[in-house]
Amino acid sequence: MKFYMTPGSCSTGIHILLEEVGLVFEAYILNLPRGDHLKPEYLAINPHGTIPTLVRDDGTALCDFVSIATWLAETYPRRKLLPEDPAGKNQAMEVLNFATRYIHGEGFRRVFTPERYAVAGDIEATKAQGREIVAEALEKVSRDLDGKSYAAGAFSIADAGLFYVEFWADKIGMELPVNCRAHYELMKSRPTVRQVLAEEGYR
Ligand SMILES: N[C@@H](CCC(=O)N[C@@H](CS)C(=O)NCC(=O)O)C(=O)O
Repeated sequence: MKFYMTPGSCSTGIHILLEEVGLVFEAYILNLPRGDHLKPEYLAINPHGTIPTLVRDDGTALCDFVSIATWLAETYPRRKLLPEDPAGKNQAMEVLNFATRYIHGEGFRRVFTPERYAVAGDIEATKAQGREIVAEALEKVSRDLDGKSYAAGAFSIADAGLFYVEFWADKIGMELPVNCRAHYELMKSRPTVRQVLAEEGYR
């Protein structure tokens, strides 16, 4: 399989899941500031021009965090990346979607690429709005994590999604709410997470 990624980006969550499953893959690193993701050869693989992308052994590509994570969980069920009971599975999918689509898609995209959203060119106000969305959303996640170690009981694909938004919040100096901080530290104690962070250049 071919895995298209950028160190320290949302693809880090998929990188963790690939290691959790123990898959052998070729990693292709894209430099986003240089615009590698917008080059015709990459757009031919992923027309959205985003990472992560996973090209499977049959040559077909999955071009979205949630679809890659769900495919991994369903294709390698023995790794138990999703709870088997319907209620647990729903809970995991809810957290995963909230982290990727809302905290990342609505919050961090405003922080990292405010020019895409800024009304009347007000970049700083857009960034501040993004931070506010992230902060409020993480407060909600923290409340939902109360009494739990992982988002849906045992480790699941939801935790990989939650991890990368916690990682970003930490990197931009936001204080993580108490249960998110505990979840973040727990994730960092997993051997796969330590390995991935080291491989991606983080200590
Ligand atoms: N819907 C996509 C979005 C992923 C995404 O926004 N990735 C960022 C990096 S963390 C990206 O590729 N940004 C480049 C761009 O949007 O131009 C997914 O969930 O995989």
